Amino acid sequence: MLVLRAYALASFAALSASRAPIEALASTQVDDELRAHFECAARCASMPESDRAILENTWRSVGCEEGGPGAHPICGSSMEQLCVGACGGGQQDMTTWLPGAFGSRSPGIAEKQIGGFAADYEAHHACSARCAQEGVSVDAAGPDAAERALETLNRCGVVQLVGAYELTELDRFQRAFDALKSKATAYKKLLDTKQLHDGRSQVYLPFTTPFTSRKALGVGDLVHGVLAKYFRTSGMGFGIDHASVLVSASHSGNQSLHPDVPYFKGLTVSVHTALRDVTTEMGPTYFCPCTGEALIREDWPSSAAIKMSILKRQDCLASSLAPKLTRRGTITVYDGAMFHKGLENGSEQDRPVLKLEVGADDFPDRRNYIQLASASAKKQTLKFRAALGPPLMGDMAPSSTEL
Ligand SMILES: O=C(O)CCC(=O)C(=O)O
Repeated sequence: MLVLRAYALASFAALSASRAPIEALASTQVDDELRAHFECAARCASMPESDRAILENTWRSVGCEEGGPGAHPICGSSMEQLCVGACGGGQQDMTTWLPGAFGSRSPGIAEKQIGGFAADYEAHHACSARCAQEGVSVDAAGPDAAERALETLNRCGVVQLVGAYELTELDRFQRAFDALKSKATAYKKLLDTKQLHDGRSQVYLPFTTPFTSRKALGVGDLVHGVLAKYFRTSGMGFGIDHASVLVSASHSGNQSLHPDVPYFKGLTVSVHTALRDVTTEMGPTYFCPCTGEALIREDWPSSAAIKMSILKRQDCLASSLAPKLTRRGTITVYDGAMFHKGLENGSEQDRPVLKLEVGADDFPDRRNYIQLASASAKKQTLKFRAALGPPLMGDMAPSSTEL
């Protein structure tokens, strides 16, 4: 079986197909820690059924079968991810727990596999260096904007569509949001100060006009076409997960580096519209381009090893990207599996962003991001999901998504 068993997803081959040519790269050493992480992942990727059964028992014992991904932190994980988390954590004696993959009679890993990882690691450096140096902006009004945006999103994991949200439309959104803010009771019911960290808060949008159209949420035809193609690569439709306005308050701190979903690439995508110009001082979002776990079995051990080392070091392993100026109306689209963080907002101004998250097929329900939200926020979000669900975020006609 080629694909890691998680959510019975289709092949992600095209998502990870765009690799920079290895020969053009500067040499990048695989250190002992990375090598150990790769060894964990490579062993986990080829574990026998007997080990898988042990992991599945653990997974069931915490209520994942009945409760879905929200029931326990391990419930959204594939067995390979559980295995690699335990192995990388170093607290479990893997040789006795999963003897098939780690015991004295296990096949182990070959030098050839380490060589393959070294090449993948170099490719990761080259990929992120290109994204950081060339940037990830695409002029929404420029020629071939949709193709360029999709190519950048696939290659870097993030793209910024400059001018994608028409400014007079954004004024209308802002007026409606200000009106919501003035209704103190309703606003408070939709406010979430718990789920986001380090001085960020969000207000879930109510399912009322003008917020009910996908365009008002940042998904005009250009973004819609890009998202449709991005999810279609893996054979999936997409729909809304939740919509809110996120505020990084003036003087809020540096976030820790995180992915929004601790799973694979291609399951959730964030669509952030800048509601005002974002300067370096206001702490833009900082990305580790080309990160996130690949779903196809051949690519997964390398991407998982890189992810584990990023988590441990709390920094990108290769080049990072933090746009110096993001103009109001720019829409930043990024895969939720990619590592990122909001930087410290050292300015005197809040940094508000219209934050839409979309997910593959039934993934938003399975992920259950809103489980900690207020009753009002849940109710409104479920209305959005019913109206703007898969296969094409409320649209039924595939022709409307052609690029
Ligand atoms: O503040 C940002 O730019 C990113 C926010 C974010 O990623 C989060 O709160 O999860």
